Amino acid sequence: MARRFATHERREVAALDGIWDFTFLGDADPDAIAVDRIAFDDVMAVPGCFDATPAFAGKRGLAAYRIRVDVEAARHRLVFEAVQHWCRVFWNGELIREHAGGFTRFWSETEAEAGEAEIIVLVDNRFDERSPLHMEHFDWYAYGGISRSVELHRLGPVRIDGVRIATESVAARRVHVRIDYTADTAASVPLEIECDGRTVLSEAVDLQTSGSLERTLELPWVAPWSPAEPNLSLLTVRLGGDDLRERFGVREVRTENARITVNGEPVTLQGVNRHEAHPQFGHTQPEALLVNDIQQLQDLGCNFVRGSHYPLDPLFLDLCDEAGILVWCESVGWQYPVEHLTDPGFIEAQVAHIDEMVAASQNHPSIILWGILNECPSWSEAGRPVYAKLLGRLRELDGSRPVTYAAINAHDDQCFDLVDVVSANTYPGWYFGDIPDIPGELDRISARVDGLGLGDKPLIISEIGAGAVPGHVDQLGSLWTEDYQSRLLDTVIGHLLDGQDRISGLAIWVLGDFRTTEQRDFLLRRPRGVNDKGLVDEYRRPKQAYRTVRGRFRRDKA
Ligand code: ADA
Repeated sequence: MARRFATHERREVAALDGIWDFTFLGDADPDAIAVDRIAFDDVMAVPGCFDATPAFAGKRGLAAYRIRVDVEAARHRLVFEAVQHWCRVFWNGELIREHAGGFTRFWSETEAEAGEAEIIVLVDNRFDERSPLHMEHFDWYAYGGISRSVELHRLGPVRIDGVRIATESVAARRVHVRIDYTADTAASVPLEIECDGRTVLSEAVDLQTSGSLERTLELPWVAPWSPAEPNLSLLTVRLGGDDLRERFGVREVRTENARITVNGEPVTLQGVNRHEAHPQFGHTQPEALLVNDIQQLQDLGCNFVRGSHYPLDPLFLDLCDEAGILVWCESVGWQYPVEHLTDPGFIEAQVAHIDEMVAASQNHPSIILWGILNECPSWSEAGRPVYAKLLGRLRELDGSRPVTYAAINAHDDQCFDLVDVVSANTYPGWYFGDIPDIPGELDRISARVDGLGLGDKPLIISEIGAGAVPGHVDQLGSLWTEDYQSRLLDTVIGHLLDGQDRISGLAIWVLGDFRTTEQRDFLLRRPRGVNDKGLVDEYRRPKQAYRTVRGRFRRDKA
C-alpha cells in the first residue's frame, strides 16, 4: 500500500489495488457458496466499501470480489490492510484464510504454481456470530468491503514477519529491535540492519523454522522524535534473501505526576476524536482525504487525535508521525453489553484483534496511548476481568506505552485503577444539564478520580461535544444550531485550558460528522442519519465551532 516509505526493496511486492470483479450475493450463506460457480456481474474499487456506492448503498449481506494475477512458482503472501468485517480468501478455489474484525492487517499464504491465479474474497458485512466484534447498535455505520489496500508478496525460504523497534533510552539513543521470522528449514543466514543509510549490524544468524531475533542498537546520530520536532528514522532489516523496512522515532512516553510526558516533558493534549468514514467512500480513506484531515487538525491547533473507535489507516498514522500529532489508538468497540464481555468467543476475538492492531502500528512514534472497549461496562463487576485481561494483553505486547479506555460514566466506574491514564467521556450541556453546568461536571470527575486515590494518574476528557446540523441557526441559539455547539465547546475549552489544572487532555467529540447505524432508535436521535457533533461536516466543511475551537487551541500562536 502507499506508505510514506518503501517497505521492501528485495521482496517482490505487487499492489493489487484497482478495479476487481464483483457481485453482491445478498443473504446467501457463505458456507453454501461454490466459489468456482460465482457469476461476477459487476466491478468494485479496491480499496473501497461496496455499501457506500450508489448501486449497493445500505446493503448488508455477502459479496464476492475477484482478481486474476500472473505469478511464478513460489510461496506467496496476500496482505490485506483491512476487510470489513468478515471474509474468506480463496486462491484458485482453495480456502486459505478466514478473518473477522475489520480495521487491521492480516495475511494468508499459499504455495503458488506458475501461471494465472484467481483470488476470490467473500466479504460479509452482516451482524452475526461470525463477527463477534461488530454489533448493529454501534453509533457509526459499519461499512463493508475490502476497505484498505491489498498486496501480493512473493516470498523466499526465509520470511521477515515483523520488525518491532522500541526506544530503550532517549539519552543514549538506544533502541531494542525484535525481528519475527519464519523459514522453510533451520539455516544459517546473513542478518544486516541498516539505519538511515548506515550499516549498524552485519552478522550470520542461525534460524529455526520460526522465531525472533532481538538486538539492542545505539544510534548516536539520531535526533529524538517529539511533537515539536518529529524526527524520523528508517530501519532496514535484511535477513537471508528477505527484507523489511520500518520507520520509527526515538522517544519515551511515560506518566508522571498526573501528566503524560514525552521525553520527560509533560504534554497537554488538545485534540479531537476522529472517525474514518465518508459518505462516498465509507471506511476507505482516499489519500486526499487523509491529507485534508491532517491539514485541518494542524489548522485547528490540535496536537492530539483519538482514533475512535478502531485502529486507524496506516497512512494516516504515517502522516501523524510526520506532523508530530499524538495519537490514541484503540481496538474496535462501542458500548458492548455485559453479556458480550463475558462471552469467551468475544474475548478471544478481541485479543486476536488487539494483537493485530499492535503488530500493525507499534512503530509509529505518534501513538502514545493504547485504548480498548469504548464506553463498555467498566462500571460492572462482570466487566472488570475483561478490562484486566485486555489491558494486560496490551502491556504484554508493548510495555512502552500507557494504556487506557474511555469510560461512559466516570462517576461509577470500577476499573480506573487498572489503567495508566484515566479517560472519561461526558456530555454536560447535551445529554444532561446545560452549558453552565460544564465546569462543575468536569470538576466532579476530577474529584471522583482523586477520591479513588488515583490522583497520580493523568486524566483526559476523551469525549465531550454537542450536535449541530450544518448551516442550522436560529435566533435562540438552541440545541442543534451551530451557535449552540460553538458556545458549548467554548465553555469546555475555557474551563479545561484556563479554569483548572487536574485534567491534562481533551479530545473533542468529534472532528467530522459521520453516518450513524441504520437502527431506528438512533436515527430518531440523529438528524439526517448523521452523528453531527463534528467541527466539520461529513464533507469536511467547517462549522462555526471549528473557528471557535481554532481560536481557543491556537491562542498562543495567533
Ligand atoms: C458516545 C460514544 C460516541 C458517540 C457519542 C455521541 O460517547 O463514545 O461514539 O456515540 O457518544 O455522539 O453520543
